[in-house]
Amino acid sequence: MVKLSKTEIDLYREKGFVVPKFRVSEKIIQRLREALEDTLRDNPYVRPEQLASIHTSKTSAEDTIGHKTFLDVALDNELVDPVSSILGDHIIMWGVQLFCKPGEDGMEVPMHQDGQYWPIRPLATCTLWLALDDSDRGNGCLKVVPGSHKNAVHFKHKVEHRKNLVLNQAVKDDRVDETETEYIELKAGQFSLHDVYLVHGSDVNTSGRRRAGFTVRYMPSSSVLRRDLEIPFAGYPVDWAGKPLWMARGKDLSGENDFKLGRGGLFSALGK
Ligand SMILES: O=C(O)CCC(=O)C(=O)O
Repeated sequence: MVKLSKTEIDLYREKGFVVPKFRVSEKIIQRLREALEDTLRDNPYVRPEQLASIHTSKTSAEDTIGHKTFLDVALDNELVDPVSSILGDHIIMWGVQLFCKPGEDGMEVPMHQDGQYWPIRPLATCTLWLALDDSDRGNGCLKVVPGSHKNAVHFKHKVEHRKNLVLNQAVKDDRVDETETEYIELKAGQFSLHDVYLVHGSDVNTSGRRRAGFTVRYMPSSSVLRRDLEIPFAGYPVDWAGKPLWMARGKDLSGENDFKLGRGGLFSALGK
């Protein structure tokens, strides 16, 4: 079992993110890359940075055709073990998204906090961001404002009307010092973990090199995905009412999460 060291856990608590020393196995990266190629081919009308819920088959309003490999990997101990160092032993996996920036016209992700538009209460999530390609400043790697997660504050966001953005919301708040931004450069197979309150985003990619990131969202099972809450539109459809949940480890401590909704079942029909 791969656990984070105490230093890594302390860094996560202090800065809101960490890049663990551990690397995901080549076998998993290969499987994810193959699934990525299938998914890009299956979804020609969806921007590759906006491939949300690709761990489910096309059964929801989110309009993406997913791949079972993404679900299997999101629940694999190689990913869940390090996350359990942060969240503990009772973990729900509730989301998977590919942020795949093509090398020529990869879109910007404005600086934002995720929790603004996630109906999870108490609000808590740890995102695992796994590099499928080398990801650096040149091709628009993830960037973060260290410490911005502290005190669980939601900063003011503004709706952005610029084109070619993955999200239409950007943080605009004097309390956030963007001059302190850190760039998380990763080699393929490395990953970062970040807190739901952390301010983060990424620049455009015109480097000629693709930058694909596979993200998985995990919450402690003491939190509840509240399907009844109204939340702002973030720039692409998210089907909260039908979003499926999986127990990645342990049991549902809240007793209020619904694990039957939205499981779909088309993967076998699709041959995946
Ligand atoms: O991959 C990116 O550039 C942005 C990722 C992101 O916003 C997220 O993981 O919440």
